Amino acid sequence: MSKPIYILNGPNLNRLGTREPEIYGRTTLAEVEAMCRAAAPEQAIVFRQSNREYEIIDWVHEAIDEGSGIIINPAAFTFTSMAIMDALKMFPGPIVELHISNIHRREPIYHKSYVSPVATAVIAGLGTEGYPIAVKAMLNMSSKAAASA
Ligand code: CA2
Repeated sequence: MSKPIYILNGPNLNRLGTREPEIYGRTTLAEVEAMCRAAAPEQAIVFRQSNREYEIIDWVHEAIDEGSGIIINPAAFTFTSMAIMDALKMFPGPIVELHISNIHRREPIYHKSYVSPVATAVIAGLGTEGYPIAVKAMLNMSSKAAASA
């Protein structure tokens, strides 16, 4: 089986679907995981969420050893974590930074991402539909890379 895509979610996203539906919608993170798996039934997917920065860093390290791509919604760590940025810099494959909301339409504190400069692509503002779109984009990138290898 091909190497898995890692889909990593940062703090508070375990509460998705329970508050601020006008910004984040009513879909839960378990439903988002199901949407990702349905988008790529043949593809191994590791789907995780943590409220702890070190755990996300450890999972990026795991993806460096075992993963083919990373889709990451770092949530509030987007704007604070040089440590996650440093870990992502070591990943040799494609990285999609994903936000449910359009962070650029929001307050200035949401505008400066530490992750964007090390990401291959950024998706923001498509709601939770952005996740399966990111999965499909990841499959596209992998097949293009395989074709040119
Ligand atoms: O839009 C996104 O996906 C964000 O990464 C979500 C983060 C926020 O800090 C980023 O600026 C944008 C916050 C996630 C908060 O978690 C929630 C929990 C329950 C309901 C809604 C959000």
